[in-house]
Amino acid sequence: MKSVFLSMSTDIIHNGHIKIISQASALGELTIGVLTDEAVAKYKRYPLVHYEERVEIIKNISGVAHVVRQDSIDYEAILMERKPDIVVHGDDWKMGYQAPIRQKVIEVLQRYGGTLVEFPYTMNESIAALEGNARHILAMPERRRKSLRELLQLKKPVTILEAHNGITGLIVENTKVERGGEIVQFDGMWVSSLCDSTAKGKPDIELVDNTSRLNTIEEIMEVTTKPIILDGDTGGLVEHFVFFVKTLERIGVSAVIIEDKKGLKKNSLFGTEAAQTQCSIEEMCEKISAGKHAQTTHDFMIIARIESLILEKGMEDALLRAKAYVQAGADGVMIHSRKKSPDEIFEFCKKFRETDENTPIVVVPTTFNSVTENEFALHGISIVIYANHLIRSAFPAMEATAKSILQNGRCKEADEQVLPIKEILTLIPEAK
Ligand code: SPV
Ligand code: MG
Repeated sequence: MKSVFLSMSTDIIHNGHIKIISQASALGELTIGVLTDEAVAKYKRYPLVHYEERVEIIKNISGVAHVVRQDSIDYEAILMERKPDIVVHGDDWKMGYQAPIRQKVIEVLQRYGGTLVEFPYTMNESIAALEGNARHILAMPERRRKSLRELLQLKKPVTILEAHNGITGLIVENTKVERGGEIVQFDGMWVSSLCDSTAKGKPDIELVDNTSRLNTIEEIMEVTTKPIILDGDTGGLVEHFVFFVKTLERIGVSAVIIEDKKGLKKNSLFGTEAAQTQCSIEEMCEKISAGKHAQTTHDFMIIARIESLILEKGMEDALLRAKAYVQAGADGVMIHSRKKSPDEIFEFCKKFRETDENTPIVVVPTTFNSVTENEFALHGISIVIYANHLIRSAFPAMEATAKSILQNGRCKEADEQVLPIKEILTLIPEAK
């Protein structure tokens, strides 16, 4: 009897799965590798049914002889351990983001003489609708709001990219690449004050009001499912902040980050070049505590952003504030720096972790950009926010196109650097 291996990540069992299980079990003794929640969230989307339940369901499907835990979409480890004679998969992975994973499986099988058997992938309207429904559920405020806390339990670091409208939201939602044998994607969106303001042609000085910020969030929410972290600037007056927290919580935002500044806020990356005032510890604690009391659920997070290093107030001040903010109820701290070297960030993390093992630390590595996500995780950092990269990449591309049209007195040359008409027409499908 041959040994057969089939990996499954699904949280919605449909006739296509039953069919491939029966086809696979006809080839020999079938073992199903059930991907963990972390692995599924990493390469696909947050699973609606958790690992233990998925194992129970799959165990009880006829034709399944064994169920084993699979920790990664990279099959190498599990295949080298089990060396099944046959690996079965649907033929959908020949194309698209799973193609490199398939290639690696073929290579690993060649190493020990295993075979890959691919069956035609079952896709029809009702199956597509099931996945559509799952995404719809993830986009509901109740579900989306808590997804940041859930991700924090599953993976380190959680990676977040800036989005400032529907199209950038879609890029954060859908972009996937293969990296080191795994499929990686961003975990959520940062609605940056800098980028939301810049997209509207306004400076980053809390000029774009909350109603407008909410419109941006709504636009992103309409077309995505991933958690949203809002850059809440200073949070404004305590009396206003409590109302804003309730609104954000109700619409399904997962977290707001507020910074310990007062008066006219300028972007942190100006550092001490711009006149900026840090508020007192007491003022910030009062705001955090009022915000925490205002929220109704446990899901929503208020993260306190410490500007001491930006404003050159020193490490001791940063640490003192971090502790005070956590005591006041902050669900996380963001430590910001505009140094090229990550040393002061790492020093902060080390000292903060000496007395606080759990509170999530957030960083925005715009300047200390050589540090990898794995290194951040090793320093106890839970969330990495790439805060401005989509708008910074769009601006030079758009300006170059505008210049090309002007320089040539026609748009033929610009065509080489823009999306073909056929692709822009079908970029956003009509039906979901
Ligand atoms: C933003 O993205 O607006 C931020 C991060 O607040 S930073 O620009 O680095 O201050
Ligand atoms: Mg900002």
